[in-house]
Amino acid sequence: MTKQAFTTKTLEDALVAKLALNFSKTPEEATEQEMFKACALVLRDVMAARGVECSRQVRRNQQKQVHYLSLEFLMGRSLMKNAYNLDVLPQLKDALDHLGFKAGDIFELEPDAGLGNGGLGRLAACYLDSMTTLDIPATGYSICYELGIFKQKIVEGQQVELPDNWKDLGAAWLMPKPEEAQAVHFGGTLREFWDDGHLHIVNEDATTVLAIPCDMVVAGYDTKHVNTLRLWDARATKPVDMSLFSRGEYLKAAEEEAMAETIAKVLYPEDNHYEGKSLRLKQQYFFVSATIQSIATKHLDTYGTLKNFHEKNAIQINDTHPALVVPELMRIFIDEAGMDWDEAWDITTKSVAYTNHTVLAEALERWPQPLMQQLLPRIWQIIQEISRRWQQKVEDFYHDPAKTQQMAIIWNGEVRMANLCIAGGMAVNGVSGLHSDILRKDVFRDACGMEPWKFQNVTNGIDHRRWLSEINPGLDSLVCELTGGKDYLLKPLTLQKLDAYADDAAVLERLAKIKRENKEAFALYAKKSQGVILNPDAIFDVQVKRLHEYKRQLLNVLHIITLYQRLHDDPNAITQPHTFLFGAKAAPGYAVAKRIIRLINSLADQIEHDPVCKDKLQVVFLENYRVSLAEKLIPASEVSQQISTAGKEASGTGNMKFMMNGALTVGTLDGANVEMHDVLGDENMFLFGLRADEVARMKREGYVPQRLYSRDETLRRCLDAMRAGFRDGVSYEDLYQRLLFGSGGSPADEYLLLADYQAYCQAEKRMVATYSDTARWNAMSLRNIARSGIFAADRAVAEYADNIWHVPHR
Ligand code: 26Q
Repeated sequence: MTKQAFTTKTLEDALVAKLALNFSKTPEEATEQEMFKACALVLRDVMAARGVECSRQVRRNQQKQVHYLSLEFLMGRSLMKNAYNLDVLPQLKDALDHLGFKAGDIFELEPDAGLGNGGLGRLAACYLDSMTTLDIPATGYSICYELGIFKQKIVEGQQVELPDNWKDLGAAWLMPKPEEAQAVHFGGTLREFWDDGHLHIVNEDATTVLAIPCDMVVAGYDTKHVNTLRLWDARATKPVDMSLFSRGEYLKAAEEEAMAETIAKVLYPEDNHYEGKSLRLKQQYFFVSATIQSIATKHLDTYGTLKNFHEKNAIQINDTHPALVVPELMRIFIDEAGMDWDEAWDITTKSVAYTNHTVLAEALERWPQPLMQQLLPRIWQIIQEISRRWQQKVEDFYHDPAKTQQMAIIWNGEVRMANLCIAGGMAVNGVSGLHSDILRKDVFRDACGMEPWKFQNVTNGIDHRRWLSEINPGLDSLVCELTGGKDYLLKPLTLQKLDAYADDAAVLERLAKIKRENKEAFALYAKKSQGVILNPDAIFDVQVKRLHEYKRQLLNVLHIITLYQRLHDDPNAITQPHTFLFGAKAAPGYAVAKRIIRLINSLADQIEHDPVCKDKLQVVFLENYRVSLAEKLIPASEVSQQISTAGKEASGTGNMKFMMNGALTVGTLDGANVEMHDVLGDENMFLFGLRADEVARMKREGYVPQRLYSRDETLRRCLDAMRAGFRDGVSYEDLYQRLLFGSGGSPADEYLLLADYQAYCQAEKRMVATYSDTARWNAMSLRNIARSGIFAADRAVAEYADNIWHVPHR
């Protein structure tokens, strides 16, 4: 074990000193907010000091570095996590206690750093932890959004969005580094001239925005290694000064100030959906250009040349959002380092790797040419040249115009960012076995035919130290006791040892007791935070994730309506109390998603007010689902709903978090559920529904949901009830129409809810029947935990390190 940074006493002293230095207060005078900041600053100091040593070593040993670029890092809270990784969590709790504070209250005060939408952003955060724990010199890069993902309130059943001002307290973790600022240029015109026998290109009259790094240091577990998350803040180059500037300069300064103020203002709240907004493109280039300049500057400092750039740097781009790294690297190599095209291209394509996170057509980025051209004239020039050469290569390889069109980077006046990433990178990976197969065989088939070696799979993983050990201390203790100590924290496959206890009644009872206590703790929290009374005797059946039609929250609702109707036909139909919990944010502009939220709330209200349902059936919509709520809910969950239309969910990572905490999955063979099934078998999960190939075939052959509606009496009754609505008088005619006939350009029941409806009801039925066999249920739960080790982020990051980045790790 690495030496602890503090004892309780030295930590206490450090906190007292921090309060005095920063707030001129004693612990007795300090508010909880001030105490939180003192805690953050004390831990930050330790990590920053380690950072100095780490950077020195990386430089001295000329180690290859990883740069993980993502428009989103959904970090959540950091205090408990950092204390945990620094191995001072018990000391911190004691110190706070001695100083007259409640540790739990201080932890609860911390706002989530919600700099992301969902899976893709949380994945980046989990990987940053693993890269650090595996001693990989890595830096994460993103934007220091002033407002993270909106806060969700439910008012009269509907979602209302409020701004998320996280920085008041959250900034305690950030260290601004104005001396490492980078200038990023937009617009203007290009002037070309010959000098020294070389063509030079300069960008004149550009609007300049300063990028200021705000660094968040993160600690790894059981290592002195630390890494940095570099968040770029936007500032104008100089304040607008009327007296000093001529008219033209004044306008330019005003423009720069306006752009600077908006760029880092807010995270786009769309998940799995692309919109061609110019501010979004500005954000992307701002972040990419600042990052690449910062990497290149440091590289030049160390090596004095960029010619070995690819030997010392691997740049991972999280989906296509940072795709402009490809032309930006080319720009730096050619315009600033004076390389010729071929050399610049060789180095670029050996440095960049691209992870794809979606196959949904509406999520693929395609930027309009005029926008690119106007906003980024030099980048547009470079993209044109990349596109021309790539097209030539494709034609020479395939001699097939259809393939040339498929693989084109610029087509129909649009820049296709995925194709740019494929052309400009050394590797393209999907995030689960099934997803990577779909990329190779379908979405990127032609590119894969030409350069098959680029196409890889890295199945996602989660930070098991956070998502098991830290948030579920009861289960952590049991695991440590049964598997021989804390080994599993660095060797997650150690969890397998639990399998040996699947017949051990005493162990299974302890497991059940841990779940029971977590359910009670969550019920307490739900009461306190939202005023809802949860029955801990009920099955906690949970679907939490972004609201999207392909994730099929509506299928879950249809099943609940059916149960409700069955209960009315026969008040004894339900013997086991069943509580359905939902949590989901809808993108503010996604009208259908918002209607589904309202429907869930209408149904919850109906059931709550129906005496027939008392102690039998309950539906709860949990407000403002976020990382810190997931951390409380997942340890208390018994059933994990992972019911996307097969072929649509690239991986899912919530599925892994539930599995690791002993919840059983009701799910389709989609994304990483397939690999969960590989290790669990049919007997340890509740699988149902069409497979990905069957979905594709059904769509090809013409799917008519009305046939199911007329044929299936139960389904018809359920849909009719939804259409009519519930006691609050809101009709859901629109959702009914969308399922049966299609709407807004979408085909009828695009995501095949009706096709999977009966199979889903059967799966839930099997699940409830199994629940009544407590011993069997607990054994299944134990096996889920035992076999979840391969879904640790450490495994995934080690695969990236070995197969894509080619960097050593512990
Ligand atoms: C793009 C352009 C303009 C505005 C927004 C966006 C945008 C933002 C976020 C597009 C997509 C996202 C997020 C996608 C996402 O979270 N995908 C999920 O990634 C997870 C990690 O790999 C997978 O587990 C999920 O299956 C996948 O849906």
